[in-house]
Amino acid sequence: MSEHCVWQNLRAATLAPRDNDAWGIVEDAVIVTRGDHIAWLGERADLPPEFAQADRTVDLDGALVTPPLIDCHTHLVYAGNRAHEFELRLEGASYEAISRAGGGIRSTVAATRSASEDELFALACERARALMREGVATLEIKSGYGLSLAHERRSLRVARRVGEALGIEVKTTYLAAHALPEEFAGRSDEYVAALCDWMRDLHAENLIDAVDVFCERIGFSREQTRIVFKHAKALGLPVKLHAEQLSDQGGAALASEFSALSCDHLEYVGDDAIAAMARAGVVAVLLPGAYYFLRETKLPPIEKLRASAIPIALATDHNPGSSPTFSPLLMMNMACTLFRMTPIEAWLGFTANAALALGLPAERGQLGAGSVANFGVWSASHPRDLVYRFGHSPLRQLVLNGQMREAIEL
Ligand code: DI6
Ligand code: FE
Repeated sequence: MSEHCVWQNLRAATLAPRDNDAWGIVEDAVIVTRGDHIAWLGERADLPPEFAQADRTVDLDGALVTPPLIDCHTHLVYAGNRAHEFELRLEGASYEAISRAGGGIRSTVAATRSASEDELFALACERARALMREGVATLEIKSGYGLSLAHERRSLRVARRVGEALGIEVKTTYLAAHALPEEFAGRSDEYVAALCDWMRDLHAENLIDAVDVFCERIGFSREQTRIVFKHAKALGLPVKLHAEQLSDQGGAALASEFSALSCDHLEYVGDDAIAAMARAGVVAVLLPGAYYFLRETKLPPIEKLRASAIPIALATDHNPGSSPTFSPLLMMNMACTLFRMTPIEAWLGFTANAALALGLPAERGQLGAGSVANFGVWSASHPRDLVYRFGHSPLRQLVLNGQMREAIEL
């Protein structure tokens, strides 16, 4: 019989709109969990008698309780670091110039190929735990630093192992189309054909949940992206795209043709592509960490995305080159401070809309009866406090599948 637990002395922000309150605040709330699901959530005064008898009662001492965060865009599996490139860029080198000179992604590919699978697993777990210490319970992990069948397989296997080891939900994304490996220098079309073959093999091993491409001058062309997407769709795999990050390559419009789950970055997306995204139900994933760290100056078109009713998600885009951050809370603050999003938009960006970007139901970003018993327990009085402050995580505990884990022990 699964354990019946009553969680009390808390304020709940369910993010399920309630009485015109988009935050879904429930004062003096009680959450009743049965095993790994929420059986009841509401005001203490309304607690039905049949739920009052508990195997265990937990007093949360006036904490704020929210849905867990969903980080829908990360590149957690890699070795090495790129701090020296940070210095080069501060001395005036551009991200693109470093990449064209053979640095950038390729330098991380070399370090990743040299590491063992267990070293990659240990590094990725450490990074995932850092995200969990800010309330993340679901995350997407891309491949993309292996760029060969064997090394892409290792990266995707490590991503699966991270979810199993840490008890969190991991969605994997195949991003072999991240950069051209040395061994295919000057032969990008042949590399695209090869990675499409590998996609079939890795999908047969149940390692891929979605397929992504870096569609950019220093990545892959619109037509190469189309080839990769056609192979993905033939295998029944959903697609998503690094689109219009540094220039407009027509990627978002193409991704909309394939009903992509999301287009990510979007600083340079044009009006026609926004209309195409809206028609196709594509989620816009904005990545303020990369915008900030690369000192980009072109803002993503927030107002036009809002006007088109396109769901806006946010993510850390954790990677060693353009966004070496483990802080979803800082990303929420940057989304407001740099992109002029609102705090509720920022929270929806890391919950319901991030779920949509992973092909999950929006309800995964809300708390209520029937939800999985995952929630963040914070020393704060309102979710907007967590967006307002930056550089600090007031997470006390993360409850996963009904089991409480102290933030400092994650
Ligand atoms: N866009 C990015 O910002 C990252 N990947 C991508 O396609 C950068 C990855 C790296 O520099 O290692
Ligand atoms: Fe990325």
